[in-house]
Amino acid sequence: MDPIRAALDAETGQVEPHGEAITRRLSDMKGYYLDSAAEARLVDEANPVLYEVFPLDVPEEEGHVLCGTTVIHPGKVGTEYFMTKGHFHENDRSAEVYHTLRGLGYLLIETGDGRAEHCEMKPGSVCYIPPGWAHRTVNVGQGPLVFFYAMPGDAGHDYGSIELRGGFREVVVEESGLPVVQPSGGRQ
Ligand code: PAN
Ligand code: ZN
Repeated sequence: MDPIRAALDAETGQVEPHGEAITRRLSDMKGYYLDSAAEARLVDEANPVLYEVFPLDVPEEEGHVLCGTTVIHPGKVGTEYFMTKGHFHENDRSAEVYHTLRGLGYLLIETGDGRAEHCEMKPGSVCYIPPGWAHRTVNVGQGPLVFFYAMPGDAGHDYGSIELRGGFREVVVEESGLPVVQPSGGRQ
């Protein structure tokens, strides 16, 4: 293949040119939020776009580096902030790097055997997600949360393990106007 030259707009998260973009609406995440009544109401009212992913057009093969941007829009479902589905990499030898370009958020990471940690995301933050750690991103700011990601071409995405476990061990909710990271309690 030929080299790729692309432009990344750190304000909007747009990457041009890009490969097939992903757009996830609330209806694509049924059962992911704590407050299922608030979730159902919001799906009926507006079914908002929660986040978009703009990847460079790179083959999903060993030896390549998959990279691009994710843009998470601001908002909440009940008291819980808009977030990504979250996943393990199918290939559990695959790490990933996130570099935050705009906004405020948290990266929740956890292992299959019970370790849970989180990283603050703000412009300039870099978090290295080691192999074997599931990851989910949460936007706690007023504007979009934009970050650049890079991972091995053959990483793959496993969403099923997170769904089976009933979500992540930590959730991020608003309390008295401020974001709080707390144990999800009883969801595992
Ligand atoms: C990111 C995520 C992106 C969307 O590019 O894919 O933030 O999150 P979900 O894939 O969990 O919906 C990444 O971690 N890729 O591996
Ligand atoms: Zn990933």
